[in-house]
Amino acid sequence: MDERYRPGEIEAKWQKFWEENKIFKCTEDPSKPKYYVLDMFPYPSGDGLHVGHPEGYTATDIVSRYKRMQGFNVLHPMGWDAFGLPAERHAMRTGQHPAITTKKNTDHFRSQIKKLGFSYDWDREIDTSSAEYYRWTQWIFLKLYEAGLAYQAEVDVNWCPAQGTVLANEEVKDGCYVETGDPVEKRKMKQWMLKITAYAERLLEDLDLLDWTDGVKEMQRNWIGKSTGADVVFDIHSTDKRFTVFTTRPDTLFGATYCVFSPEHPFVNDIVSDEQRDAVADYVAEAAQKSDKDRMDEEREKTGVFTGAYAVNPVNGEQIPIWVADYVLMGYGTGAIMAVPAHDTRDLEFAQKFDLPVKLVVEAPKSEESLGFTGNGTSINSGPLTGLSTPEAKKKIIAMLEEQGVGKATVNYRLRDWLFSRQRYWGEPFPVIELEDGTVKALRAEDLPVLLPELDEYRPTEDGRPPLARAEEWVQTTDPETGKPAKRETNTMPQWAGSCWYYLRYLDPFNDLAPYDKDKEKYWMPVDLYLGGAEHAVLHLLYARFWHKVLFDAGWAHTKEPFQKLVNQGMVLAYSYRDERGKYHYPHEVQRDSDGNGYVLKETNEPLDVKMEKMSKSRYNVVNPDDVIERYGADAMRMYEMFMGPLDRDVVWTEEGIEGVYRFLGRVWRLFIKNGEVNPAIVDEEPTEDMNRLLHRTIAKVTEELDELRFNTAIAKMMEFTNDAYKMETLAKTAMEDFVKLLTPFAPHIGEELWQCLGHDEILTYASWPTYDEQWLTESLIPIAIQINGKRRTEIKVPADAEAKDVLEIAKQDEKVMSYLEKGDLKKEIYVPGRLVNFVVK
Ligand code: ANZ
Repeated sequence: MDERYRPGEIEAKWQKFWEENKIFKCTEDPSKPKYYVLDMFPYPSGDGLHVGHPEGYTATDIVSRYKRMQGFNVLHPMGWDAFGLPAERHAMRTGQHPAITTKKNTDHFRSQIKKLGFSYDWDREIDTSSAEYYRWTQWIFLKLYEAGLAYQAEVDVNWCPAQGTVLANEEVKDGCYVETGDPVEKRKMKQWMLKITAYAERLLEDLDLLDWTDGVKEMQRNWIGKSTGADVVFDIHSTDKRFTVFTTRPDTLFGATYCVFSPEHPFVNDIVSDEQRDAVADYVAEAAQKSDKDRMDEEREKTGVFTGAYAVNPVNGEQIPIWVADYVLMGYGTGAIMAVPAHDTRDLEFAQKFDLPVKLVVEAPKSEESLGFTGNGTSINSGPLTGLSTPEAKKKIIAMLEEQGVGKATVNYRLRDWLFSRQRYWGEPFPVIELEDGTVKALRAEDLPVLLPELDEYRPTEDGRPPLARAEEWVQTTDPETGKPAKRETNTMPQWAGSCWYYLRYLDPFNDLAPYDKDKEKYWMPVDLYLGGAEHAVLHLLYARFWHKVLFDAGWAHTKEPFQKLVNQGMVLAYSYRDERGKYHYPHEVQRDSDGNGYVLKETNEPLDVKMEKMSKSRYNVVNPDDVIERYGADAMRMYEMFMGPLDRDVVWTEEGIEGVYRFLGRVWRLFIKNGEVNPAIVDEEPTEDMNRLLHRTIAKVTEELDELRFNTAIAKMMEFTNDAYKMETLAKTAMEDFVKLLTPFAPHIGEELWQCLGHDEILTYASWPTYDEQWLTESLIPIAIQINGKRRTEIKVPADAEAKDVLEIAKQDEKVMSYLEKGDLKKEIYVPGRLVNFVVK
């Protein structure tokens, strides 16, 4: 046994042992309860891991190890979300095939991750860019297609000329691609769409089944964006045309003073008057340049133009002007609105700018101004609605409209169908072909996989077709069913596709007859704990939930939802140091200033601006896990990842912090090992009372904290144990063994090593989690002297933390005290905390 704590040796030894003996391999075992712990799998970027990645992986590993010791059959897999743009861009620059870059990167990621001693079942590793995997992604696309949920449409897309591809709405911000800042423009293109809107209501409702934070559920709800309201039909004056608006406030119909069409509304051209034709045409052309995001920006000054046409309000026959304005979007509701400036902020701004009438129709509750009031109040100036509360008025007007056939109650969702094509090379080819007559035909399951062809040029073609169009031989194919000539689709699926179902492939990663075995799905699903970054709180989770529901409907999943519990970890930040010119400096170039308050550049003594920031190369503050492991070991790194703060918060990496945890592990080592032997204070004896109290409280607390994923406080408790154990003369071996069990999910290498040093042949991984005995959890009792009229008469024992009123109550229950109290009236009671009680009896 080594005198000193040498993580390097211990860790290499145990990692080798675990791997060679496949200690973490798992199979379905009906005799045990299952527990499925999933990490959001990484995109294997060329930069490798930084210390932020393993934060989540450490947390899930601790849970996995803890659950194994509690007797669960734990599934804990890892793999690679390996399709993606960076590998393709790298290929464009270097000519190296993305598969090669991807393999290099995954090898690097794997070796980095393995050094942390995570208990993954590596036999289940998957790679979404391998044909064995994407064959089944294509298969699921066929399921979507069969269910009528995949269709092609000419749609307005975000076209990024620099990348030569279409982007999803969520990939575009302020008219630019969020990843690169390249400008994005609108174009009409024929694209594959997935009908996620058909699942909007279920995606919303089933959130109630989930053990997710309210914050994430709310983000999903907002994204789906359900609005309840009504469609109202307006005639266009002196034509036979009518149009429908969607409103959430049908009760304000009497206050509609104009209508607005979105510039893309198909009626605009037909209704515009001759005088207004040019102005409207100019306005429509201008609006086409703007993104929906910009158009919805509340801060922007409203613009618009009158069409020259009038609408007829169905409830009072009033003629109101129809305008065109870009604050009304074609993609939402019906693309036309009735404007009620008195009670809608945007309409009011617009009406004020263009001098349109404003009519109050809702009276605000007392003390509030009715103009601009958007809440619930009482209807006024509204014919039969006058006097009704907003909810009553909504009901009544909807009934009236329905009766007259000019409206109905409706529900609208903000959620749009999912644009599912990308003009990229490094993605899943679509399993569809186009026949010579132009019909699009899905392939059959037995025709899969459609392999990605090799290319030596990854750019789009000169005429703007996707890179796959360069693979001419591949594109020209035949219908495998009929032998007729056909063409392949040259778009590929977006990167989201592979991550929509990877949690299912882990269940049965080598199955080449099906995406996975249904019995395995029944055994393992749902995922019991899913952990990953908050950046995936909306899209990845929504898309995966959607696919899961489609698989559920097709009989391929037995749970409605895939991820029962979801936790988002915070970010790991690090200090960055910047000089007055804005240049960043590495931590080793800086030191504290002479008063110890700030930081200066070592060389020039120049003061530096210190900030906690996201780790990035450009800020010179990236901490590489390989270096940390080299210096302190994987166990210290794991523990520090968890000790920095609560899992769901942003935390800051500091050198002092990791050193502190490393010292703690050294202290643990020396508590067990002295002069190369097991510490002679560790004895085969019953634990002392003090030890029992310390141990059982530690077990209780660590268990409770683990159940709540409060790893930092669990570690603090183990530190306390160590400190207290150092003060004891003897340490019962059984108690020290229990402590090693508590420690081992966090620091598994030192855990196994100490376990072995204590004489065990069996490994610790599957030992049973220690239990605690309630009797040792109660606070220790302390003696309190009891005086009657200032004279000591007896002594009682009370819990050390008992409050005054409880102490007095306990004292009065004492028989001896009672006999004195009976002798007269109790005039006064005095308690000197922790020492004595004095009763004055007269
Ligand atoms: C009349 C009205 C009166 C409205 C009132 C609001 C307040 P949410 O809640 O987001 O669903 N609207 C409808 N379609 C629109 C579109 N395509 N582009 C821009 N705005 C649109 O919002 C629904 C409300 O937003 C609708 O209710 C409509 O304005 C507007 F006192 O109709 B409302």
